[in-house]
Amino acid sequence: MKSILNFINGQFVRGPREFPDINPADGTLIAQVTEADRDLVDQAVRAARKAFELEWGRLGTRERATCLHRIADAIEARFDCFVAAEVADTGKPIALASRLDVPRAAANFRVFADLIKTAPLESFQTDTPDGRNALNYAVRKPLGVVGIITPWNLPLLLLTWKVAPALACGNTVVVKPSEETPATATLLAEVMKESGVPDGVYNIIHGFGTNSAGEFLTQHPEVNAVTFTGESQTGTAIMKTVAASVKPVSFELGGKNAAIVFADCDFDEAVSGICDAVFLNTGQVCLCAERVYVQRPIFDRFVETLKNKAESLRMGSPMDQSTQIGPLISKPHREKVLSYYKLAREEGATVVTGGGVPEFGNALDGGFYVQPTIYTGLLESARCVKEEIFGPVCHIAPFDEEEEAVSMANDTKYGLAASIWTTNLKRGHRVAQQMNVGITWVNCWFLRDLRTPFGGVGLSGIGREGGVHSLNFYSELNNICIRL
Ligand code: NAD
Ligand code: 6OD
Repeated sequence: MKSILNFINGQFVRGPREFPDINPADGTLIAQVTEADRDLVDQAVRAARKAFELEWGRLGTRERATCLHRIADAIEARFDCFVAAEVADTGKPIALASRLDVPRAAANFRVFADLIKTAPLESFQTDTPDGRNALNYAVRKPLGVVGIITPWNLPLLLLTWKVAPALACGNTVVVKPSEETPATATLLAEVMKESGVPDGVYNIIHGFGTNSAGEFLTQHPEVNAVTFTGESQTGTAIMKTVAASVKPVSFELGGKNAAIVFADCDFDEAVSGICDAVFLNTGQVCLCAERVYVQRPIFDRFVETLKNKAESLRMGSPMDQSTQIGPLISKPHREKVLSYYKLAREEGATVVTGGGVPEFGNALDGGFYVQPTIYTGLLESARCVKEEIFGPVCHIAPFDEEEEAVSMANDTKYGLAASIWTTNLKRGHRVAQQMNVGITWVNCWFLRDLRTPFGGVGLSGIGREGGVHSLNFYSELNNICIRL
């Protein structure tokens, strides 16, 4: 049986206990993963501290950037291995991992390698009463050791989204990938070695959250900052833990995202876009639209067309190039999603399509599949309209006036993303600017430029990453004021 090990100070290290890594497509065992105990987490943090002080933190920007490009090259050279490992761990379709997850991992390193060389620093010439004036300028300094904790839905993409800027800024890292998806973070350790990254710069501890590697990492006094992507409730727990040592945090959390479709939209483009926004990655993207508001004149036609599209999505083995919908990540997550399917009925939903579990008559019946599902007819106060489900499901509600749509879209404790579908650009701008979220797309969804701010408001997170915003989180600015 394959083992997945911790990676500390350039060495693969076994821990005292193991847990299984399960393939969600058929429920089979992929590997045994070794869990890091408190002592191993401490070793990882110490290794990161030493590498920061003696090597990585002292390297010049150019050398770090060159090294990051080598990491991207090495990811590309092992493209098929990364795709295979990500598909096995997550059950996501191979076509999706090949076009989204693995290319984005390489792009994350390239973007921050280039940005760290070109990012400007602030400077001000300051008037003084005596006329001699002063010059203020800021320099970037790394934070030290950064703890990175990531979820299972886009494992390599979201891990490298944080590792790349952290390393670019001169920090060293200890990463805690999701217990559900340990493989690609571990493959990345091999890539780090091949790319000449010094020992101790990239460390991995495997395990769970509470009373396990995740919590031990956030409690560690030598960790200078914590960056986390995952559920809002976990963000609350981490915030409590890091409060004791006042660590800076960056949180990318959950969402209950709205899409607003106006009657003047490009109908085919809107249906296609919403189909992606609801069902991509089996609905397990924090940016997915679980609430769709459609203007009344096109409501019935929209619901019918989206239903047909949802029913035509090919569900099957993630290894089949034509598969569009894979399983959910795990049995407990499927139970959670199915509990919302049941709740939707109890809350009075009309089931437009789906609502159950598909049958394949083969090994995939051991996997964690659910049907793509569309509901209508729920009250806006229903739990299924308010709570994040994180599956291939949406509720579609009609609206008449623009203000009504804006008000329903904003009626949530979350605030991650929204999408607006209209051919009236004035309306597009006007509505987009009223969205209480961190990211609004107009006539598109999940179209990314890695230089732009990414993050959420309310329960969806704290802070922004992306471009210079990442550099600002992963470094401290030291302002220097010189009397002239
Ligand atoms: P999760 O919060 O359960 O777990 C995420 C990570 O946190 C895992 O590595 C887990 O082991 C760790 N963890 C759990 N409890 C911890 C604790 N007390 N201390 C330290 N670490 C702890 O999230 P998940 O189920 O893996 O991912 C799905 C969630 O992530 C959804 O809510 C989704 O919306 C959110 N998400 C948000 C974004 C974003 O960019 N905003 C991106 C992806 C996923
Ligand atoms: O594209 C990104 O940079 C990003 N952080 C995406 C998050 C997706 C959530 O599941």
